[in-house]
Amino acid sequence: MFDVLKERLDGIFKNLRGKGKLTEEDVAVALREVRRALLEADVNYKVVKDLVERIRERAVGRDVLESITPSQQVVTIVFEELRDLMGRDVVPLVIASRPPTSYMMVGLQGSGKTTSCVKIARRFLKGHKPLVVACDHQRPAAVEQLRVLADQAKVAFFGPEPGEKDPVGVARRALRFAEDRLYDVILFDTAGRLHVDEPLMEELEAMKSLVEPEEILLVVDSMTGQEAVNVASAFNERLTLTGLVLTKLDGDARGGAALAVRSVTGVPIKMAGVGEHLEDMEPFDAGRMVQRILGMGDIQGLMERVQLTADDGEMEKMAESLKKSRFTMEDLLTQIRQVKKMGPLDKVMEMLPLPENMKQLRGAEMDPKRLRHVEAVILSMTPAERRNPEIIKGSRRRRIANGSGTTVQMVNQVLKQHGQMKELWKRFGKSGKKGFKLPKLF
Ligand SMILES: Nc1nc2c(ncn2[C@@H]2O[C@H](COP(=O)(O)OP(=O)(O)OP(=O)(O)O)[C@@H](O)[C@H]2O)c(=O)[nH]1
Ligand SMILES: [Mg+2]
Repeated sequence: MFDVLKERLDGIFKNLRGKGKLTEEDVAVALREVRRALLEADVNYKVVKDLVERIRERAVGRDVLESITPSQQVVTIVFEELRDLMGRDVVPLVIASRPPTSYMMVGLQGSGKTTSCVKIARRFLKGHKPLVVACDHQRPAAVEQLRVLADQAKVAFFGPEPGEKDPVGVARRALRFAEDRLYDVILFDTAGRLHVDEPLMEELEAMKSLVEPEEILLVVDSMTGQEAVNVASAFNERLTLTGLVLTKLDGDARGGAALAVRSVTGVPIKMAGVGEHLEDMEPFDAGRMVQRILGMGDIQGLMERVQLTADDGEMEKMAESLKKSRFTMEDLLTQIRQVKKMGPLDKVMEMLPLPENMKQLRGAEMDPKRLRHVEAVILSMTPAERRNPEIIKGSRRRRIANGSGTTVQMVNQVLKQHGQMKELWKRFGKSGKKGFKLPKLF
């Protein structure tokens, strides 16, 4: 996501850093380029103008130009302003003080309402009893789609009786159903249209006054650019939105909507959809998002992903072993199993602030088939070999290759990867003081 913008900003900042001491002219040139990069990312013109003006005011101050690290300060200012543009604070979804908590998902056709509905419900499985309700009777397949997704996520589902056409009626029955069975978080999936239109708005308003939801969440497809901002304003006028859900941030979205929609509507972005899988939904954190755009890596996001999937016992054992400053094959094996559980690997890798020469670990090297081979290789080692991979020489390599049904080449690769991981661990071990226990991961 934001790939183009990321690249452009990268270039601009690299240029600045190369300069050492900055003049006002240097800053002006850099900001002109920042401005162009944002416009190319399809950010609303007025939003860009105000943003760049704010950055300029701060960046040409004496404190910055006369400091020892002016370029770093400019980057920091850009970071802070971009973050504040999308909302400085993380705004969590509201939980009713007296259950049930209800959310209405609204938005244009195809924006990701149904998917997001289940993705968000899934996040409530720990500690709550979520229910999703099919109130989209526009498309014949819509009810079925929600039912299937809810099934996959093991979330309870409520839908219309055969032939039942009135979404407000279904919502009413759903509320009673939830009360009877003690569902305490209810998410209503609603119909989308190609354009904001009167019948759609009336239907949503009727549902709103019946359900009295804690949240009316507008689902916004971030691939749609500036158009999304207009849509958001229109929905907000009629329904008074409480939050935005940005979807498809994993796509090649230029990012315009994500950057501008909050500042234009004043509605906080609460959740972010970052992929097709049901676990690809996270609380929106502007600071983290901008860190990703500026190439600072997203340690926090990675930590969360790990915590959601981590097996505590295994991780503890590994942390123990790592404390003794070793990274054994056992650790690599734990890692691989962990990584397999975490889901799409490219996403995990993207969150890591890896040095250039480590980027090769992305993609091919981390594909699931390869991981299975790596696992097989490690399992064919003796305990002594796993603890002490240095002893694995020629004949042992052949034996392991045969035992695992792979090749000596593969065994060599695993040993090499282990070496790299060991390096990574050492590196993060040194930089991991700021409370990030990254060595636990790799
Ligand atoms: N890559 C990616 N795809 C997504 C994301 N969210 C939704 N999608 C996809 O977008 C498509 C439309 O999603 P739906 O949830 O059906 O959208 P909807 O708003 O309910 O659509 P209608 O009910 O037709 O109005 C589906 O193919 C989803 O898999 C996301 O965060 N990332
Ligand atoms: Mg839908």
